[in-house]
Amino acid sequence: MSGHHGPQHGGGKGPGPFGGSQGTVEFTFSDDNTTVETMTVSRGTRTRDVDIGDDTFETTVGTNALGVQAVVSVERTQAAASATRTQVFTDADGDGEYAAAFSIGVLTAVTDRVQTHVYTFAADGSVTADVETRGGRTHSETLDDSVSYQTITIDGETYVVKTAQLGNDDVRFDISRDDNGDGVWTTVACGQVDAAAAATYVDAATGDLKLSGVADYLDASAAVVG
Ligand SMILES: [Ca+2]
Ligand SMILES: [Ca+2]
Repeated sequence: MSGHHGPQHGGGKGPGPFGGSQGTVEFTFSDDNTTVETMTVSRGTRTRDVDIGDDTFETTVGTNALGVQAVVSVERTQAAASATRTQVFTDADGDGEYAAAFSIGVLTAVTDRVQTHVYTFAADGSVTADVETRGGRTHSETLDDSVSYQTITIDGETYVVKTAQLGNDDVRFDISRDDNGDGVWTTVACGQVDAAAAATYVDAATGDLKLSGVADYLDASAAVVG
């Protein structure tokens, strides 16, 4: 019952959480605004160039608050051995500084450090208990107003989506599947929504994640048997 056995914890390259402040991001683009050429991250007084060699980017051009046609959103995808990480950065005010709006990590292969949940469901399908194992540690989630659960079906697969409101109004989410029916739900995707972007990604009435923005990312986890 006690002790921290199992996989080593800390510093993992799992599907998230991605931890910590993103800082401010600046990009330079090709003349036609379709390609990211450089990415720079600033935190406090420190600025560093990001190695984007193997990353893929999608840019969205729109009219920013200055009335200028510019790149208002950048989606960056990084592929690692067992996960794909996607981040969305936005610059609605047009000052050239991009803020992290959304991030999602999707498991593409099972590793010994996957996050899992053992959920208990009431007769109506609602979650009544959530025993979470993350980073080799297991704890029972406190089910209060800051946490919500949805059970949903996408392409015939059943997922439990856990959404947690953080103290700074950012939202963390965790999407799990129990493919082999053993009662252990493997987290196939998790990520974070910045408070400023909540209207885009979170249903204000229920606190649930809006799945329309997320479902497409789950395709990357198709090979995982959780
Ligand atoms: Ca900005
Ligand atoms: Ca399972």
